[in-house]
Amino acid sequence: MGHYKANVRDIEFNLFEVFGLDKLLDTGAYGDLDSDTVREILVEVKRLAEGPIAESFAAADRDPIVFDPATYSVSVPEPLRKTITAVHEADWSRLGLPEGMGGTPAPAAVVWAVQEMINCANPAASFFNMGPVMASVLYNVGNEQQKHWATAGYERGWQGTMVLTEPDAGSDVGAGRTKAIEQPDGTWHIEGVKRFISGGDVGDTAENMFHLVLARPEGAGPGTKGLSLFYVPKFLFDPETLELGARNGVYATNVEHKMGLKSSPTCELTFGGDVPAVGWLVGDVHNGIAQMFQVIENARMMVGIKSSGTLSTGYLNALDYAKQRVQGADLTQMTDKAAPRVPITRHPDVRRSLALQKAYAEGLRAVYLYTAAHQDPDVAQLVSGADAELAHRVDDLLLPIVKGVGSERAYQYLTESLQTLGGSGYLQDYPIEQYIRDAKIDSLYEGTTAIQAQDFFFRKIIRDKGVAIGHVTGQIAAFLDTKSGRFETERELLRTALADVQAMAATLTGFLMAGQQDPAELYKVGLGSVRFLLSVGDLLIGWRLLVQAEIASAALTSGASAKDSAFYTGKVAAASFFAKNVLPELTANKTIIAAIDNDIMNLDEAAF
Ligand code: ST9
Ligand code: FAD
Repeated sequence: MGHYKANVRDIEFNLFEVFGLDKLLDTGAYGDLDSDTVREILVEVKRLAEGPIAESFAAADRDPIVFDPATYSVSVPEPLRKTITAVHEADWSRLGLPEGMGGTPAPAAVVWAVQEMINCANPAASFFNMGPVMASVLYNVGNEQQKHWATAGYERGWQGTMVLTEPDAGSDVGAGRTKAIEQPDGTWHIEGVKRFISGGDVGDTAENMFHLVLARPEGAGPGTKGLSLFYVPKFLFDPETLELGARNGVYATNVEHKMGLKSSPTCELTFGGDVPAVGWLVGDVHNGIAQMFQVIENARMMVGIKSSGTLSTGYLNALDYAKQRVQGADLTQMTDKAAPRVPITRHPDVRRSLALQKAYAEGLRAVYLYTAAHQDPDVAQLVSGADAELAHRVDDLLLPIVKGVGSERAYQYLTESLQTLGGSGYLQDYPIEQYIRDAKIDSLYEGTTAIQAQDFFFRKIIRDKGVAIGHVTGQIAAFLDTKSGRFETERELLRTALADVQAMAATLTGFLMAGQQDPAELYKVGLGSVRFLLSVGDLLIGWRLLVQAEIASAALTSGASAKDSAFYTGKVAAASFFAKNVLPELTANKTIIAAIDNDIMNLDEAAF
């Protein structure tokens, strides 16, 4: 048995028992993809993820890819190569890809659930399979010729990257200096150095790759709005047949040595020099940042899911260990030195920790799947009654939660998973130390948590005029208004948490308004925004867990098999524990945000 533990039962519960997705699938809304087929897919992907994909997880960490500066290329050790081949051959990237590219229509919730298993079983290997997502965006925003390149390149297994970051342009993408110079034949020459590019070279695991690059055409304005998006292949090719031609002038000039994800080729890419880096303007329009955000939205979702799914396997590994590890006596017999030794699952603090790990792992999954449900109008209608336009806004709203909260909470609670194993957790004999190292990056790339928090407040709430957040909080209020006769205490805690979050939003909006008179008031939004983001995350987790608990409780009442009975009982317990142990913290957060002052902003740097 490998390190990775998928949780197909929980995924199925979300898709079918919570969302009722079978109602759509079994009426042919997604062609041949009915609910039985989805169940079979989930089982098959679990087998693939826990087997061939997971197999090289540790090897890829201990014996990672090697960069050869003489040839500007990466070589991939055999165990990882096998995994990469298994992922490519299994071809699950076709699920959810545009039909015009040969994709299979599928609800986004199914697609992301499949991606959770594939990516969390071996995250480093995933960076050798970014081509399909990049190609699908190129297909959506490219001109006719570029659509052909996207489709035909995908069939040939071409990989892809997203290229924004430069040494002086990280969070501030608009500071990018990479230039684009138009050529008489309509192509462009790209010149500059980009940094930290995931999958920047995939060695010989693909015959070709293309970079989607943000660069500034000569004479274009400053900031992100002056950037355009270019398609820059590693090898030039025949535009019709895609037969490979000469090497293009884009080279991996370094590969970073990282804390985790050691086999993910994070490259410095140099464009231009002796050989020009020829690029094509994507979609024949200068609209780079908006086009790139189509990639970014996919990537932020993927990163949040990667974190959440890693916490899930971390928790399941910790649970397995805890059931077997015998240590100490039951607390009620602590003075009896001859008392029988018990599995550590008997110790209250281990139970506290496991309950929190379970609640966050399953809660984060519930939130990402709820978000994914709003990526298809028909599913959104089914799940929350949102029409297509509102569904899109809800998806936008929740993305920084999936990414920002997912990455922060997963990292936080993976340390609890490690703690459950005691000293053994610190060893490389178990996967959790690597989970932690591989997961830390999730709060950094694709926009740090600070960036997610600002995006959430300024763009997704204020600029949206509160429409999407109003819909979601309306759904929570509607849930609280239904009388079930169960979970009265937990419902009251959720009601208070909702009011707390609404109060926090009002306070931050007050600071924003006051900023019109005194700009320094705006600092208070920045001081409170991450706390606010995490609080909304907790509210959403608490809500979705309680929705699940209602369904589980009803299933228990109507009689469930022994196996299902344990699952449903666990659902009820996790929701209740989360409501009682986490939601009350939001009242403290409300108080803290209400009392924010600018003292720390006025502090002289020397005093830090
Ligand atoms: C990176 C990659 O870090 C890491 C690896 C990713 C893995 C790839 C996964 C792909 C899937 C593949 C699957 C297999 C692999 C799986 C691996 C497992 C993970 N929404 O506010 P303004 C647009 S890449 C939509 O003025 P500033 C919009 O067009 C590097 N659009 O911004 C807007 O115009 P308008 C990632 C948005 O002050 C325009 O931008 N780097 C949004 O100019 C200007 O907006 C980052 O993420 C949005 N939320 O610039 C950078 N926001 O307003 C982080 C903006 O007219 N920094 N637009 O609509 C930021 O995001 C900054 O806030 C900024 C600020 C750059 C946007
Ligand atoms: P900085 O922007 O310098 O941030 C430093 C600190 O300051 C952070 O804590 C940040 O939150 C804070 N900060 C900065 N600005 C603000 C602000 N306005 N408000 C509040 N706080 C702020 N990039 C790509 O283009 N493509 C890739 O494929 C890619 N993959 C990556 C893979 C790895 C392993 C790594 C490490 C990075 C990758 N990146 C990639 C780059 C990544 O997106 C950036 O590292 C990230 O956006 C942060 O930029 P930075 O590192 O320059 O940090």
